[in-house]
Amino acid sequence: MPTNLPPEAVEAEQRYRAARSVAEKIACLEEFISLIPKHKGTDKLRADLRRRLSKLKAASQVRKGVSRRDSAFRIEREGAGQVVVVGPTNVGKSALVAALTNATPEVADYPYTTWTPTPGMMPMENIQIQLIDTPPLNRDYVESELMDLIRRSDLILLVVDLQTYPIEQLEDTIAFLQEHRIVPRHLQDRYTEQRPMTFKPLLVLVNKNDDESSDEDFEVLQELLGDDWPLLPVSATTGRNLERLKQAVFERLEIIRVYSKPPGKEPDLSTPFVLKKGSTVADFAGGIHQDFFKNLKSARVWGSAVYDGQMVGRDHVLHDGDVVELRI
Ligand SMILES: Nc1nc2c(ncn2[C@@H]2O[C@H](COP(=O)(O)OP(=O)(O)OP(=O)(O)O)[C@@H](O)[C@H]2O)c(=O)[nH]1
Ligand SMILES: [Mg+2]
Repeated sequence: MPTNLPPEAVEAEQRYRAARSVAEKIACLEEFISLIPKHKGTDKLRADLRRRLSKLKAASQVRKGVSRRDSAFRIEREGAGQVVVVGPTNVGKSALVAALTNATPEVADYPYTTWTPTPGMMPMENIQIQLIDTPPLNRDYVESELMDLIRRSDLILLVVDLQTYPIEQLEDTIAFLQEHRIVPRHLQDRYTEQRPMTFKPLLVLVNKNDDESSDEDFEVLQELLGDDWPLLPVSATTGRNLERLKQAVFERLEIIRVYSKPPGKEPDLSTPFVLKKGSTVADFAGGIHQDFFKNLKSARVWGSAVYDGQMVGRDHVLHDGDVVELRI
């Protein structure tokens, strides 16, 4: 913010920041813009604020015409898991979703670019995982539907910016999520609050680790944070570690891929069935058809069985990559 704004404008800005509803924000922002003196030194500020105003207006129209059920925040699940990409503004959430999926959310160097969530599909070997780019988490304007979207997801990717106070960003975001009853699952044991909480698997992506020159910064960060956080250094810009990121997402979703083999034929290894880790032969059969579940007598399994094609019972626990022939 330039320091040479007249006091009326400063006050209007404070009112804008304190405003709670979108309508109030729009009114206060319009007033604030009208009180900024027009000269070269304020060109960028006025342009930024006008952009923010038009986004607020667009968001308010979207909200008016659309019922809660059809809201942009209700995103149908697709693929093997629903993963939300969350964090403070400008850390590169949209850039990561653009780099990893078929979606093309807007990426820009000014804050508060993203206003609505955008889903995209991320290919991981032979499956697709849904990633959702989200608006920044912001105490000035808490979007309750965004918090619901995070609660419904299977995994949270919390993005911080290695080049801009990553520790504060991480701690603030975790505190913010906790205020909204969302807690990283690996810290579940430490929470003694009485309120019901939602525990979610969470991975921290330390973005903008573009090349070796920033590795030392990442190592320092890792040392300062200790073992409390699963951290993965990545770069949306140079693509660094994006393959590791896909693997890490797959592992944290706790899913397995199982292939069906019709008797006497080869299995189709390009189209796996996706199941939760710990699923049994009976779960697999039920996923194909209810009748299979009821009538299943035994199965032959290649992979996790002691030997290839071993006959197993309904309760045999399957593993990632198993091939199963159901016997009915
Ligand atoms: N050097 C570098 N810059 C990046 C990287 N990822 C994103 N950026 C830049 O960071 C800025 C913000 O990127 P966005 O993807 O729009 O950030 P965001 O988190 O979606 O921001 P909001 O939508 O405002 O919450 C842009 O200028 C990007 O080009 C990265 O890996 N390395
Ligand atoms: Mg964005």
